[in-house]
Amino acid sequence: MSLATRSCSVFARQALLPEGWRRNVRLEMTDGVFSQIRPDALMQPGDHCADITLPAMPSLHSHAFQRAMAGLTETRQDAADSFWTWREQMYALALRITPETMRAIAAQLYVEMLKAGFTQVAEFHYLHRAEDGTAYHHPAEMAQSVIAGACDAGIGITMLPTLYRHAGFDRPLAPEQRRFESTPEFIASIMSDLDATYRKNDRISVGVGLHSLRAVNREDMIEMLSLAPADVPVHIHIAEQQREVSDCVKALGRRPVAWLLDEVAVDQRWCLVHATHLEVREVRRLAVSGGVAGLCPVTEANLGDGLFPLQEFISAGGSFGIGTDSNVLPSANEELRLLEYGQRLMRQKRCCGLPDGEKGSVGRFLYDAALQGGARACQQGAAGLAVGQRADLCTIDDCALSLPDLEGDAILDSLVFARPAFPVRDVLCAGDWVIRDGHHRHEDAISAAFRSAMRDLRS
Ligand code: NGQ
Ligand code: ZN
Repeated sequence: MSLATRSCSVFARQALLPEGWRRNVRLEMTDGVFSQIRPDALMQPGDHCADITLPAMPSLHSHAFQRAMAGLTETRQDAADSFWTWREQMYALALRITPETMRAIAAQLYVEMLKAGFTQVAEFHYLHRAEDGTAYHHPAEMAQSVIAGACDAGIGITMLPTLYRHAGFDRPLAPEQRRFESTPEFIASIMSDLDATYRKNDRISVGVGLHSLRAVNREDMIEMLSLAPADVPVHIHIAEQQREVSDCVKALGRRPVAWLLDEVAVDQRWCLVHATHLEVREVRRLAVSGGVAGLCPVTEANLGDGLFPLQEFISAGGSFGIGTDSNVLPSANEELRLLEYGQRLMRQKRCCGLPDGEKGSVGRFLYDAALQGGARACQQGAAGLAVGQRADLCTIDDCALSLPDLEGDAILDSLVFARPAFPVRDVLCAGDWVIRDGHHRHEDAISAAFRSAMRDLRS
């Protein structure tokens, strides 16, 4: 018995291909990958027609469960409210998530992400254990719940089971962190379990997370890296808060990024999430290492982290991608806009998001760069609309832009700077239309399950 091939085709008046904007582009998809892409083509019967077609963005950093506290941590409880007090609220939430609520929250978030222009998410997952801190019968239970939510929505996921062992530079875990407790062997067993289950699924891949230099010491890091397959992505939170930097200098004698670059071979597999607080030398060293800076401007603003030295980093050839992190507001254009506006406010200049000496569209540079860096961090190979790549894209109507008849890079500038949200009409992920006319076919059921899970959680 032969399996039927799945195929579809899109005809776009304008499409952003790896070589640049092209007109009248016909894209054919077979079994979830692009099989043919032709500019200056004729429309054919059965083509799905679009004014504008863009490659979809990856979110290279997400904690799905934190979607369940979006908007709930904006009340001042103490004059000294900070990242560290927010974290206590996050721990309280983490203690209440069950495998069932995890799936419902993840599915809701991922539908929202698809509508916001993302088709791939890297989940930095460390909620491994049951509420009382004991291991689940299947250690991958919670990771499987997140993946089940991704399957409900139809988004691609890079699952990163994350090693978390200390409360801070060799201090033992606090009771409220008991669900995160893990050893390198424990994480490796989750990874191999997931790999065996999902190896053939083109939307699911597995990498590894190291929570932070606070939560993972050198010895455990080296052991984790030796147990993980040699080619998988490695993500780590780093240098997000000033206090983390000073604690690191006290404990390890060096700043976090400098320490990491000295102690392990950071290369293209690595994603350094946040990397907010860098000295000039760390900026240059990280840029040439090939590691991706995982920038999460919305969450970094929400948590009061600081501003990443974007212009210095991209001028030194550094790669970056964007992550929705705490998922307080999952939005591809909001992340890029805030990234750029943070730089403008800091420097009191305009059009900062381009390497020194270059001219051109900021929207285009940021979109392209985040696409490349995100694809690398999620191990998706080359980014963009190209033959052989997984068939992911989003379509946008001309009338959804801020002005009529925009062409080329002006489209991206309109999307990034002049639209409140990413106005996607249809989204294709691995050859399936997951969003059509702005809707997901299961959105009502997914939203009802989410609302009921949230009521359970808060009762
Ligand atoms: C997290 N989130 O693991 O969810 C962290 C907070 C920590 C961000 N850093 C916890 N944005 O870093 O210790
Ligand atoms: Zn994070």
